[in-house]
Amino acid sequence: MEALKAFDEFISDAMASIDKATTLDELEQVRITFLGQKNGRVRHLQTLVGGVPREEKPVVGKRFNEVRNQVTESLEKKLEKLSSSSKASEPEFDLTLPGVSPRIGGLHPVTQTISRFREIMGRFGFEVVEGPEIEDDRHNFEALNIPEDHPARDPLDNFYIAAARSCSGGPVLLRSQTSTVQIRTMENSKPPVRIVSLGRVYRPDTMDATHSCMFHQMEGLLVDEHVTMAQLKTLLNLFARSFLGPEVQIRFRPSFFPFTEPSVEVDVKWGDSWMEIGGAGMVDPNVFRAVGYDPHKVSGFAFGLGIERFCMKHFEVDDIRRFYENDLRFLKQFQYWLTLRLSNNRILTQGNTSTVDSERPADTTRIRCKTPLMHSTTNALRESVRQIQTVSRIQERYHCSLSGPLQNRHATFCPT
Ligand code: FA5
Repeated sequence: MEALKAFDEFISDAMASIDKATTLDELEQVRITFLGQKNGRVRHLQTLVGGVPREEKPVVGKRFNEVRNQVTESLEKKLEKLSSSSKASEPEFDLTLPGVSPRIGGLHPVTQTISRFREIMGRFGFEVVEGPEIEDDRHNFEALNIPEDHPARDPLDNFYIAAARSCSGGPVLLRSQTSTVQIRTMENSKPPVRIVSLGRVYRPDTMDATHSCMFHQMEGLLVDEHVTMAQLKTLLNLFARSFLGPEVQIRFRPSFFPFTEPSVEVDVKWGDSWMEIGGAGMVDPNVFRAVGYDPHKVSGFAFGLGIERFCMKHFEVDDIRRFYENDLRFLKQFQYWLTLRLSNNRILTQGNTSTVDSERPADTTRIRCKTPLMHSTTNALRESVRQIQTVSRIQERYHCSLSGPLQNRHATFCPT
């Protein structure tokens, strides 16, 4: 039979060539000649198999597979042999060469901001809870006292998911605010409530320096007996000071939200103007009724802050779009940072994982680190700063520059 004869020839030629190959390149040539997908001799064998009478096909087909596998195996064995001998002939690893330093990633500035928000609110006794990003209209609107004909439900102002319906048959959308988590929390727990929820929200807003169509909010909710607006104002003031520093100026402006009464907008001073960073107010009695709370027994306040806006102010970023362009030249700036504030004989520090101080120094100077800190945890940061006794030693250690009148002043770390 012509095909079987051709198989025998194929296998003896292939084996001889494999034997003869002495380098990896030669072996690769052999593989291409015999098993190459395009023009390898195996293609001819395949044509022969296709041409044999039907009753002979099982025998010829089986033999074809055996032949091809045998050649493939021999090629692999020879490849292994040649690779190990070529490795052995390579020069030994040179221990004197400098090491390759690994590229270390860093936390995105928005993620860093979220961590610090959690930490600060944790200190105020607020538990962190989560909520879904895909919501139904009960949680995004109805229970928040936003009736069906309210303009906030307009399809032009929300990302509705056309193909989906909620269990109740109502529309489903990407949540436009984290206030949804207020409802979910109160539905599942009895007062008192003291929570924050941080996460993404979505709005078809036109992108500009302070608006994005996806951004993050921190929702806060406190429900108890005799809760007052003064407590809300105090909390937001303390929060802003803890995050942005004691010198920050914030103001409340009367406003309207369907789920709070009275309501305010919260602004922070940005250069010579004010930037809106959030909304807040006393929880509307209709919201309490919607979740089964008695508005005569409990009162509460709620707030929703734009996380990017705080992050922009904190890191002095002038355009929100930079956070989402994935430009490493921009993002790398936030990999490591440590701000040292020098005041008389004291150093007050802020690191990228924690704030070590909260006092207002009389005279402050900021130092930006050019090289990574050795440790990033709070304690390690405290410890490494504690070891630093003078400004010149800080400069030496972190390769940072210091300008201004404090240049050569002695300083000691002052734990608070
Ligand atoms: C709300 O979203 C309310 N849910 C806040 C609230 C919660 C009020 C609880 C009362 C009680 P507003 O639409 O104003 O409110 O958004 C809150 C903050 O999110 C704004 O102040 C702003 O800082 C930020 N923000 C709003 N839209 C954008 C956007 N497109 N891009 C970036 N940040 C935004």
